[in-house]
Amino acid sequence: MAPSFLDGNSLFNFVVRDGNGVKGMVDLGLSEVPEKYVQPPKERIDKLNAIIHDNPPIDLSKLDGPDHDLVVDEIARAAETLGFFQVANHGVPVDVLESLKDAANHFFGQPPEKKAAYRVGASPSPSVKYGTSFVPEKEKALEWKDYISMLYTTDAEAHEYWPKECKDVALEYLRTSMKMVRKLLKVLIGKLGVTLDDSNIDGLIGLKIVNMNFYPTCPNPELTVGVGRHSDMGVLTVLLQDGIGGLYVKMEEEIDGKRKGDWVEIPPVAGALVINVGDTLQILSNGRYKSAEHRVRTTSTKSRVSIPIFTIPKPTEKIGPLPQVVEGDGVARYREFVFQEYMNNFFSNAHDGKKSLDFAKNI
Ligand SMILES: O=C(O)CCC(=O)C(=O)O
Repeated sequence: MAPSFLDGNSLFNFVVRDGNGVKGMVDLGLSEVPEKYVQPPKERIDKLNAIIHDNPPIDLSKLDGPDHDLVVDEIARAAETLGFFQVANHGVPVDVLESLKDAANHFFGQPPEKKAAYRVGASPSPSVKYGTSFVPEKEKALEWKDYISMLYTTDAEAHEYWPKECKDVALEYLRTSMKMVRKLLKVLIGKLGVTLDDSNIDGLIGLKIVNMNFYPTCPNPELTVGVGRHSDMGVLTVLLQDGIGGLYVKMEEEIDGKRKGDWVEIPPVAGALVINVGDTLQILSNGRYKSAEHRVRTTSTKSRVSIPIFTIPKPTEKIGPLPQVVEGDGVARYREFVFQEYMNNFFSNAHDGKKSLDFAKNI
């Protein structure tokens, strides 16, 4: 049970408005999750029947070597089917991965007032935001997650405003990951028969957001979700998860004996990073690459951290299916729009699977 003063509105105020987060609530002592966190049965995650997606990470050091074409095919196939894959030899040093997890645990381990200093309205910069759940005001059931979100503009701005507990390592993660993201994007767009120059790529991944997610231990994991079903809005997401596990992806089609609609778990692999396709890449490729629906379960044994980098088009960028791809397909499955409109729509709705893509569908 929630401590008795945390009923109804006072719980919402304590967790969301006052910035105590789920962590602050858990630290008060909970024997069961409050009603506000109980998900409807269809959203709950059945851990017992989890299917593990145990494909080994794709070795990116083989790109530009004798096996280049094989690796390109492997990347494209993963993007066309599940929309998720893991990578090894990605260029982000292992000590950076370890320091990131430590930094996230350090940040969220601080007293609530230190974290609440980055709430909207209190944060020293609009680029840095600490919060909980996704859009708490719009959600029937809240997500069991606190986060800090850091939008990259310049190194100078990041040094000035990002929390000191995480800024150096988050910047290093971003710097080293972006080399890989550019490479992956060139490979994936190249497989569509299209060549993009560096300035095109700059526009497509002009915004970068580093998030640190913290999922506190939960007394009733079977009733809650860490993150509800959603797809990411951008081009590609890079994700570091710790060793706890709990990231699930929905199969878009039948592959390797797994049925369409099954949820498969992307298991933690030491030293690897998870990559997933976002809505923008699905739209650019006219539906060939799959922006995968995913969600996160909670656990009663240990808290979990994950650190995604979302690569997103510049808000002013015009996005639509690439003309060369439409020409080959004979049909444009999505309309053209200015990316700011897509973002506004994405952030004004609670997570609801791949519904975000409806905004771009051609009717
Ligand atoms: O924690 C994870 O593994 C995934 C996080 C996620 O999906 C998100 O932050 O949008």
